[in-house]
Amino acid sequence: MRVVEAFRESYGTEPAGVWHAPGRVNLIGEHTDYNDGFVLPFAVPWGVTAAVSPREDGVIRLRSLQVDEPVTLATPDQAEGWTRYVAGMFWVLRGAGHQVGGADVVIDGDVPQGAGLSSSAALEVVVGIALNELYELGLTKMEVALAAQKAENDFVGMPCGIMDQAASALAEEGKALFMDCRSLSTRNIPFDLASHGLQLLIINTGVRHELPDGQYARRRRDCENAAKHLGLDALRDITDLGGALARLSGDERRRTQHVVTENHRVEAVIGLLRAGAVREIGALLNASHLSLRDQFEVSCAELDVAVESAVRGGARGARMTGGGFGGSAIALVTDERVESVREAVTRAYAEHGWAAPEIYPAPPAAGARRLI
Ligand code: GAF
Repeated sequence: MRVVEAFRESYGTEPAGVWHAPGRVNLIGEHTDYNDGFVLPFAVPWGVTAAVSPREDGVIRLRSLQVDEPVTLATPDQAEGWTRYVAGMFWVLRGAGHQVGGADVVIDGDVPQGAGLSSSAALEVVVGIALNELYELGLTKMEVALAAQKAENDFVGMPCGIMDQAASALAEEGKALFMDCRSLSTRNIPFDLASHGLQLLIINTGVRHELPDGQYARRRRDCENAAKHLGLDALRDITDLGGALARLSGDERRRTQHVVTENHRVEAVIGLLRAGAVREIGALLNASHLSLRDQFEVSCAELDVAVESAVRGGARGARMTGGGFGGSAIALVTDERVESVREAVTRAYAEHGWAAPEIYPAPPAAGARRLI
């Protein structure tokens, strides 16, 4: 294994262990996690693998096979760039009172870059499960995911919800992870595409629009303000959508409309999956995209064209996935339509003068685990 050879070469010893944590795509339930709502992501077959040994002196030595320069951090707050996701885990766990020393770490990642498939959550979670075992912290996978979210919120400074870290930590092969983001209860729902003659294609737009004023944080604030105006803890608590919308206006009204209907779409998708009606979830994926485009306003031209052309090419349904403003769309496609969808999307991109997007199937993969 590459990561073990690199560990030997870098530190002159064998690693104490090797762990892997995957990236994710979200099937449905977008921008609902920080509204105490429902999500249904699954793990992708790409992620981050880490060879790790503990150190008694508290120092963190890091090497990534994707980055040239090795890094030594005497303390987590010396971290910059990608190393913040690693150092943040030490910072959170130590801050929670756990006895966590240092570590020698080699990282190897294969999550497609810029695809919005949560490579940062995978990096946090792989470090979390390694430290949990090496320092015998006794944390559950959900507790590791929560520590990873805290590292991202409070150390890196991105106010994300719990979805990406929970998906990476708790997903199972061939299943989607249903999660109630208020109670943190989870259920793995069978999501067997192959036996239904289906594929879930990722369409990586390859773009990431720079957002000057933190659009993600703004959406989150809109939702929190809307809940406050309604006297509720979270938008999750709305039972009368019409009544709620009548009391709101502008952005808060639109965001609320999305979050409430998206929670119901997650429940509807679960019902269809349970009934074995996998092909029928397509219509809900389409509805989710329109809601994210028009009500939540987090799509962009490249995502809209990917979704529209995939559906024109014969996809059962398609939508943007993840935070938005770039990254990837997903399309649910029968085996016999895969080529026509691929052609339709590639042609539409060419017509716009954009570089062809990468398009590849993403079978639901296993969550974080020890490899060696
Ligand atoms: C990003 C965040 F990290 C998640 O927590 C979630 O809010 C998602 O955007 C939108 O559903 O991936």
